[in-house]
Amino acid sequence: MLKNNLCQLLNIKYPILQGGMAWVATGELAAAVSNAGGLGIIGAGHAPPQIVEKDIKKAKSLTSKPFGVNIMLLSTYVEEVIDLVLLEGVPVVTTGAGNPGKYMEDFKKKGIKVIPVIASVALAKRLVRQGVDAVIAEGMEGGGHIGEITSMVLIPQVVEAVDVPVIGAGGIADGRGLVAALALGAEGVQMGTRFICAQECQAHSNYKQAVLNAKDRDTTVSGRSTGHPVRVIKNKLTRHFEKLEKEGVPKKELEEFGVGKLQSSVVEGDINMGSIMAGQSAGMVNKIEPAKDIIDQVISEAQKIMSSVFNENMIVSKEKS
Ligand code: TUI
Repeated sequence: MLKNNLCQLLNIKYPILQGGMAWVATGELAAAVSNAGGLGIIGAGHAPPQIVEKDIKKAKSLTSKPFGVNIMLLSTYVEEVIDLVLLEGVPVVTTGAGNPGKYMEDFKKKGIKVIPVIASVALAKRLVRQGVDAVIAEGMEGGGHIGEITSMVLIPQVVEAVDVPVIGAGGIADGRGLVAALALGAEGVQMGTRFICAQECQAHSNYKQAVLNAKDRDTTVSGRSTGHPVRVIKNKLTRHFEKLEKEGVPKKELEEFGVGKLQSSVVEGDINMGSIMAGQSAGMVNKIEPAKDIIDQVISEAQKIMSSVFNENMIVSKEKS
């Protein structure tokens, strides 16, 4: 029932993509999501190509299903990571934090499906003209680097503006979110935060626990003054960063202060002075469970909602007639 154009395009069973979260989305997580019928995505983030290569090889050893790599366009290693992805024949590339236009031709020549994350209608339209296969419209409820518009209003405007499949993201963590995104015209969803708490996710247990503990108002947007706003769980780091911003510390120093902070929370478990990137949906994530259980639950919840809406409509129309 939920197999649609997007599933056909990506050769997957369910229209669920796993966000390519830097340091969090390793080969193990990506393979588990792909094996469960979604599209697992390795997050290249700021990592050097040697680390990304290990993750690609790991994913290939654990699944025969398609998976993707997210290329973070602000990375100093962006060119090397792209060369690696071209060489390894990764079937799908998603991009984040920028405009992938200048790399399009290389990807297309290799038959790689390109799906950028966008946070505005203008960029979506520009990239569709350049030949992207689909777009991920991500609202500012999402974790990590974000734009300014909420999913509720971004998704329908992007759907209206482009003629490729739109994947909704930002604030989606369960079957209700999937149905809502479909109602807004999306053909699928990308979920990041919920998959942080997948059993197969290799993130430090402190990081996972911080997501489990988070309630509705526990995230904030840090770094607006640097031009690279990121949604993170509030902690000592975000309070300190705010203080530096108020003191008028120069942008360059603020940026340098942020370097390596995500790695220290995800890999080393420093949840006081590390950057705990997560979306507002952290308040809806309450359990560590296998990626397969997450996907199965999201799909069965969505199917239940859709059939109950359909049945109630039938009752209403029967009563009317
Ligand atoms: O990329 C993400 N999320 C990320 S990347 C990241 S690592 C990082 N490190 C230092 C500074 C900032 C980030 C952590 N989380 N999500 C995809 C995403 N892309 N969300 C929003 C965008 C986006 C925003 C503006 C894409 C394009 C864009 O416009 C660029 C342009 O040129 O118009």
